[in-house]
Order: sequence, then C-alpha cells, then structure tokens
Amino acid sequence: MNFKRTLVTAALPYANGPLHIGHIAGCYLPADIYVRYLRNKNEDVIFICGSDEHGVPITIRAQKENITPQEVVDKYHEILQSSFKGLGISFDIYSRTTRPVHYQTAQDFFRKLYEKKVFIEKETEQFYDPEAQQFLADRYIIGTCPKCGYDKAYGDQCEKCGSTLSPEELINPKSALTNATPVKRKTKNWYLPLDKLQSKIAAYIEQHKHWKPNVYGQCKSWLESTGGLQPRAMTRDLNWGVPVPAEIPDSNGKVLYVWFDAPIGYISATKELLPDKWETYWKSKDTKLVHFIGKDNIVFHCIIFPAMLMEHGEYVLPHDVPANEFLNLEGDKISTSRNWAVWIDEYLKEFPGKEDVLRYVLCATAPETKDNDFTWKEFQTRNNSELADILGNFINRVVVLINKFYEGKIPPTNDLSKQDILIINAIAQAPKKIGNKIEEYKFRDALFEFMQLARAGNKYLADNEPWKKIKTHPEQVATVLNLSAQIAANLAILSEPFMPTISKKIFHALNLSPLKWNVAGNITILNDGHCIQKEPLILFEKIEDAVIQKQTEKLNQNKKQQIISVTNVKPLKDEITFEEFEKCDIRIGTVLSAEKVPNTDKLMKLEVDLGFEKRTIVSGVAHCIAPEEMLHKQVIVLANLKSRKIKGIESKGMILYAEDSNGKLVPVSPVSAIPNGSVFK
Ligand code: B3M
Ligand code: ZN
Repeated sequence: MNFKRTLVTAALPYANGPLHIGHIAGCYLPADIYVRYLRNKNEDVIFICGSDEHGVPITIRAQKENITPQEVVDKYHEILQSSFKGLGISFDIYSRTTRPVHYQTAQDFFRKLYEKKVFIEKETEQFYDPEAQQFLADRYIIGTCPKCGYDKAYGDQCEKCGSTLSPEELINPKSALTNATPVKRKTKNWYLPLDKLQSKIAAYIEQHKHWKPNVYGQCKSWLESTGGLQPRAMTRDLNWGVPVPAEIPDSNGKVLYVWFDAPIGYISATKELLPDKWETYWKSKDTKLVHFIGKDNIVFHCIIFPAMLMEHGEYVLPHDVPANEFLNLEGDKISTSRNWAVWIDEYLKEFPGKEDVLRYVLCATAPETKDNDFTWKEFQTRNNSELADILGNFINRVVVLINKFYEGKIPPTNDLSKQDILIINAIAQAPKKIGNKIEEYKFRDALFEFMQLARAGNKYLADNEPWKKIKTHPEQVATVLNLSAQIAANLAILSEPFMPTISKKIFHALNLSPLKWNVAGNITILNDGHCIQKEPLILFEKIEDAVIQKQTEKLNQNKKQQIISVTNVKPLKDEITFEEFEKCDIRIGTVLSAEKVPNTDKLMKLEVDLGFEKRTIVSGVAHCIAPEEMLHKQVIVLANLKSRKIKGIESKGMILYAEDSNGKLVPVSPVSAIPNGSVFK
C-alpha cells in the first residue's frame, strides 16, 4: 500500500490524575518523535489526542475528592494539557470526550451499528443499589476478598493481594455509594458479538504480522484463548458517560461503554480539528492510521476498535499499533496510589528549561521491547556524560572556535584528509539511518544514531586539535571547522524530533532559520563566510549530586509513608538453641524458571540454581506472585529440608517468603547479589 497521509493518535489519558514519566515514555514521546519526524519530511500527518473523560475511573476519583465528575475532568484536563505542552508534545489537537462533537459522533456510530443490527441485546443480572437506585459498576462494590481476606476489596480487583475478582466472589458485598447490600437486578445491554466476528478479526490480525512482537503476540493469545472471543457489552447502566441514543427503546439510564466511546474520540477530535477535511483522513484507504498506546490498551485498539470500525464499514482500520511495555521507577512498579512516580507537572516546575533532558532520558530508556527502569542516577549520568559532555560540548566548541579564529565566519574547506572524508560520509548517512529507525518505531536506536553523529564530531575535533594547529596548519583547521559547523547544522535538524527546544537553540547559535529534514545529509548547509552568533552556547548544565539526592529522598519519603504497620502480629514461637538453628542449612539460590502448576490455585514450580546443583522446588505462592516476577531473582532456600512430593512433583527444599498480616507472601532477596550456594548464618 502506498500511503498518502498518516493519522497518528496517542491514547487518550483518563482525566482523573496527572501524567507521570511512564505515560510519556510508553506512548506520548514516541508518538511525538514519530510525528515531528514526518512533519520534518514535509509529509501529510496529523497528531490527535485528548482527555478521556468518561468511565468509572472518573466517577471514583470524584467520589474520593468529593466533587462532581465534571469538576474532576475539568481539573485534570487542564493539568494534562499543560504537562503535554510543557514537554513539547506537539498534538495538532488535544480535545476532550465531553465535547458536543464527541457526543454526537459517538452516538451516530452507535446508532449506525444498531441500525445495521450488529449488536445483540442481552438481559443479564447486575448488582443494583436499592438505596441509590442505580446499578453498580464492579468498582463500586466493596467486600471481603475470598483469596486473602482483605475487607476492602473491589468487585473487580483486590488491591491487597492483586487478584482479579468478579463482584460475585466478594464475601459480604456492599455498595460503595450507600453501604447498602446490593441486590441482583435484570437489565438489558447491547453487546458487540466478538465471538461471531472472531474469524474476521483473526484475518485482520494475520494481515498485520508486521506489528511489534509484543502486540501481535497479545492479539494471538486473545484469539486463541479457550472459548475464543466473547461478546462484550458496549453499554453500561451508569449515569456518567455518553447517553445511548434516546430513540433506541430501553436506552433510558444507559450510557456507552467507555471503551466504545473513547476510541471514537480520535474521530471526533479530528472532526473538530478539520471540520471539512476529516473524512479524507478517516475514510480513505491510503491513510496510514497509527495508534500509539501502552501495553494495557492493546486489546482495545487491536481487536475491539477494529471490530467496531469493520462493522461500521466506512472507516480505515489501524495499520500499526506500536505499543510499549511499562516503565518502572527505581526498580519498582510506578504506582499512583503509592505515589511512586515522577510526575510531569512537578518535574517541569523543579527542572525549568530541562524538558528536553527528560525527553532524551525517557527516549533512551523507553520500554520498547520489555519493561524498563528509570533511575535518577541514570538521569544524571545521561545528562552529564552524554548530553553535556558530548552534544553540548561539541556545539559549544564549534561556536567558540569559529568565533575565536574566524571572527564568527564559516571558513572555507581545503584539501580533504581521509578523516574529513569519513566525516562527510557520516553526515551523509545520518539522516537515513536515524529516519529508518524512527520508521521502524525503534526510537532508542534512532536516538543512539543521532548521538553517534555528535560523538563523531567530538572525536573529530579532539583528534585534529584545531586549538594547537591553528598556527602550524591553518588550512587544515579551516576544513575541520567548516565540517564541524556542518555537523552542528545537521545536528540542529536531526535533534528536532527528540529535543525540539535544543534544536531551536542550535539553529539560533548558527544563525540559521529552522530547516527541514533532508534524507541525504547536507554538508553545505552553512556557506563560506556565513556569520554565526557571537555568544558561547551552553546547551546543558551539569546536574549536581545534591539535586539527584533530593529527588531520591522525595521518593523514599513516599515509600516510608506507605510501609503499612503490621496489625495482627503472630505470637512468637518457643525458644530454640543456637545448635538447633544451626541444623538448618540455608542457602542463596537464583530462580532459573518458574511456572504455575496446572490445575492448582497456589502452587508454583521453580527451578533454582544453588551453585552446587539445580533443584526443583514447589512453593505455595502462585496466588500472590506471578511466575515472571520470580525469574532471575535471588532467593533464600532452606536446602536440607527433607524432599517431598507435591502434586506428583518432587520438591527438594523450601524457598523462604515473608508473610504479611493479610497472608500475602513476598520473596526475600539479598540486598546485593551474592554467589549462589552462599550459606546463611
Ligand atoms: N483512557 C486508558 C488508559 O489511560 C484509556 C485510553 C483510551 S484510548 C482510546 O490507560
Ligand atoms: Zn485479596
């Protein structure tokens, strides 16, 4: 397919909280780099986003803050918008799903599917609050977790032990609105028959084998899950959302499912941006529709939304869905409720003028193929030894030397040495190398290639030492500084997608107006005699240890506040002697593999390397920890425990876990890695 235009969307963030680095690294920054690159190449591209203002997350937040859902979305829409702006995320429109154009577009979409008889109507029993006289979303039902006994578990999930629940499983369920005991009531909703659409969807996925392995893999596992795709309700009995079109019988009190209306938000925002031209983007086969999202949104963008679009019939289908994995922070999952996050609005306040540093670091550590970790230490190192020492230093030296030796005028080139030719080649190849990586959604590699050019420039200056040779070999120095200035000009162009403010500063220092991306790198951007700016240019200041320390302390402060004091401490067991303790042979081991034991709730089979031998150990922890979380972890093993057969598996020894007052088991690891087999004493 020869595409004529690109329609890029980034997931609409819920307007129920501020943005953190995980959102940016996972979705918005890669999308922005991609779009800026295409704009640089003068391609026809639009970049669509907005706030997702419906759904239970919004009403929950309203209840927590004791304000209305409208007040919640008004407040967070502003915060989201200004964080995006502060970071230079260059949407063509940042809309919101509470706008009239969206209501209308979403309702029209629903109406069309309804009229085409796509939906199946189903009556089911749902929990209903007789006092509040309304149906309750799963989140609004609170009760005791059947898995761990926590008494404030939600109808969809227990936040203590992390289990996924359904409201039926809760012991002693209560309504979060009134504390009344919910009753079951019949209600009718409209379902998208994904089961009937399964083969169509499967065919569509098969046409998109080029998707990133994590995306394609997730789609396959949905399609291949036992029983296949299931019908999914596209309406809800809620009072916050886009109302189901009134003329549809029994629609009273019902709204569109948030995952029905939110992706249509991409369409309505485009309408708002281009009232006369939006259809060219959405209804032409030669539009390349690309959705940037985080991995938790894959099924909605790769299966449900395409199914909706197919059944509607007038729209293009997503061509690419480059979803990223998750970014962790200092080795731990980012968590809003635990305040374990770097918040963008706070960063922008605390690091004014350093938005491009964050863009750089987040791009360099983006979780493109697997979850990745952000640390403040790495942030500092990347700023100090990459941005400041390589890129900043190079540009600064070019400006200073040309001013010092040539009164700020670009000197002419003379005879070319071997190294000069190599540099010319490096300039010529850079745009293509970087561009290809961006087109493959390999933004980390693209950024690396960009820095390679700055590195080459730095080395070129260091090898040629113009500050020494100006007396002895002035002609050579003129060539070196001419070519160095050309590198700087190319860096100004090539940095734009990654660091737009820095790009502007380099252009300014070179006294150039911003230039477009040229696939063939250009070594004659700056003509002989062109005057550059006089002032030296400090692009990046070093970040001191104290600044980093302040940030890590702030985080640790949050963590300390979160450590929950154990309430019901178990009584101490009878005293033992040291000799008795010494009978236990406790060793350090590393988990080589871990898997759930089929047909059990709690059992996990682990392969542990004890240094002197490998063991199979069965632990009763599968209800508390995912097998992946155990992989490559160092654990403490009671190694001389008599072996036992558990579910037919010979278990040799026991991994030690800590148990909290709710019965949740957590593996315990040494604070720093030590050799397997080390004894515990
Ligand atoms: N608001 C979910 C999320 O923020 C959702 C994305 C909608 S994209 C159409 O993870
Ligand atoms: Zn639980």
